[in-house]
Amino acid sequence: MNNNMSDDILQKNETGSEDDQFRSGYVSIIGAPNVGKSTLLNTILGQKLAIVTPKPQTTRNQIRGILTTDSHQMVFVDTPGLMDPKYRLQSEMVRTAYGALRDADVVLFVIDVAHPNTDIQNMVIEQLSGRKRTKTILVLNKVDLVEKPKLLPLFEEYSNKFDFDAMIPISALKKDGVKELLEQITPYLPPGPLYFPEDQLSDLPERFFISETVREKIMLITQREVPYATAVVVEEFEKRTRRNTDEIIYIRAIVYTEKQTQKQIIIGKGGKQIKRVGELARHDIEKFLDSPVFLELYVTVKADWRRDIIQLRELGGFLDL
Ligand SMILES: Nc1nc2c(ncn2[C@@H]2O[C@H](COP(=O)(O)OP(=O)(O)OP(=O)(O)O)[C@@H](O)[C@H]2O)c(=O)[nH]1
Ligand SMILES: [Mg+2]
Repeated sequence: MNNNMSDDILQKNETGSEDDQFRSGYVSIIGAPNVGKSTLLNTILGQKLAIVTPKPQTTRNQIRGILTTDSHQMVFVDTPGLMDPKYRLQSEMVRTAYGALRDADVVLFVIDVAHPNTDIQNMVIEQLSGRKRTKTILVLNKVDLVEKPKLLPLFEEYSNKFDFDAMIPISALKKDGVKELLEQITPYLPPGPLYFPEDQLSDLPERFFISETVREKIMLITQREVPYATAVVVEEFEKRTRRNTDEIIYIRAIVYTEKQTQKQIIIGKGGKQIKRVGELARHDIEKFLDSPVFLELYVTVKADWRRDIIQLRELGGFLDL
């Protein structure tokens, strides 16, 4: 398990039979891009932790969200969508996603029933085949987009491909079937300690969620290559109290692009686009931090950062490279 949590391990229910023992474990969410992994994480936690866009390859890092009840603690790990990587950022994303299988007690393999991607699914199933001891649940997402009779043959099709421990149809967006999914996961967790304090929602720093929020807004309002060539780093995060005003959080973030033309697109005519990004992001960040925020955004060019390992570490948040 993660080394940075060893100090936080708190023992709970040290005695008692296996049935009434506290259960805890890691639940990794994997699958092709755009199938709804991050939406599922957010629905499970009842809070927006991971950014979501209609574009594939939105998530670039492992995003851990913690769900604690009286009887168990589940540490969900959202991951980047699996793909055939074409450049370094993508291969790091794939490595990051498969890395989440390593520590998993339960794997949720998410598919989009409306747009199944057979090539990627077969690739994932091949990886899963080497890990038969981990409980693996097939999550058939986006059932709101297909008629019920079309779902039935899918159960047979997938049970022929892999010996899944369970197959659960859900709509992460409409919050259908998610309760049943959680009920299915619970008995698969091993008896274990509370890894994180009960009220902790994630182990990622606030700065990460802020930079992701800005990136989400850029991904939503730009097209083609621009969303993929963008990275965001929070440079300053400071609580300030001004005379006669309430406390405000001052945030300065740098938006990196690969080319001058991309920078111009993000800034827009007369700074219109970046202003819009700032307004949308500030709204979400204020909600997340529950405080007024002053958000300053700068756009700058770092040529080819997606292919450069040093810059990836700096901009992509792949701190464990
Ligand atoms: N109709 C419908 N749309 C969904 C559902 N779940 C997710 N979506 C949509 O699918 C799109 C992708 O969702 P994400 O949660 O970002 O998907 P992801 O698997 O995390 O994607 P990557 O991070 O790119 O790998 C978004 O537009 C979501 O609103 C669902 O149950 N039903
Ligand atoms: Mg995602």
